[in-house]
Amino acid sequence: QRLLDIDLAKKTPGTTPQDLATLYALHLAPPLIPVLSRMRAGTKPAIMAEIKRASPSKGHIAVSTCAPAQALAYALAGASVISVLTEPKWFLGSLQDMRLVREAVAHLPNRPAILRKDFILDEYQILEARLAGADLVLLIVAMLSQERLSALYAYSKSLGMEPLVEVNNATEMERGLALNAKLIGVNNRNLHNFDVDMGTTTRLADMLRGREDVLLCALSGISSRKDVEVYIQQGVHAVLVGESLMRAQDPKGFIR
Ligand code: IGP
Repeated sequence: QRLLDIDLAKKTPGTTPQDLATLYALHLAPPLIPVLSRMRAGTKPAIMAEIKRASPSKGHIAVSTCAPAQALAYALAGASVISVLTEPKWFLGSLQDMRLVREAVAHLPNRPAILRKDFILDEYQILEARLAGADLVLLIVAMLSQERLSALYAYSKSLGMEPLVEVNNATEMERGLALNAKLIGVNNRNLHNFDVDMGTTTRLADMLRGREDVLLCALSGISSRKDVEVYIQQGVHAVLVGESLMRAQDPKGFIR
């Protein structure tokens, strides 16, 4: 099918060398996981376990972590998604971390999906994520105009990747729903002042009542299995945990 796409593209007037380069690159891209159907079928809540060496709010967390070893521990503990920070300056992440993580879990039966966690502003970062093995990308509503958000959303879908759309308040939730996003993450941490309010997810969950088609994820500040249980009660489908898992001796207690 894809080879056919390239042949068709070659014969289509207006196809640029860049279009063809993209198509060829996608031939080399690793296979994707159908994230939404996996998450719907799996046990609730899905755990999205994050590789996060440092952060602007917490400073150094676990700087010398071996990303692929940590990812393997998450996968074996039952994480359904592994989120990898690829932002270098504040989070000390890299795309190379994500590539190594993807390689470390690639051959596991039922491997976890890989999320590129970064500040995505440009289509290029999405293509780069796809080629480095991401199944998902983060799109932060607060950072983007509705026009750019919608373009990046469509581009990500066109490469087969599900965007995780991050919101922090009701207005942003409306904007996410306007896109018809199926995977919405409520960030409990306000990105302007770093305040964490665990009730943010709880309050915004109300806007999704009766929307069985949308999967809700709680992001940030989750520090115990108890927090996870509370969110299950509220109909949250997935929780994303960074710092607490990076500091945990054994991720198993948390994930199961
Ligand atoms: C993880 P925590 O509190 O478990 O370490 O948070 C994750 O939610 C956080 O890393 C995050 C983030 C982001 C990082 C949420 N949205 C956007 C960078 C960019």
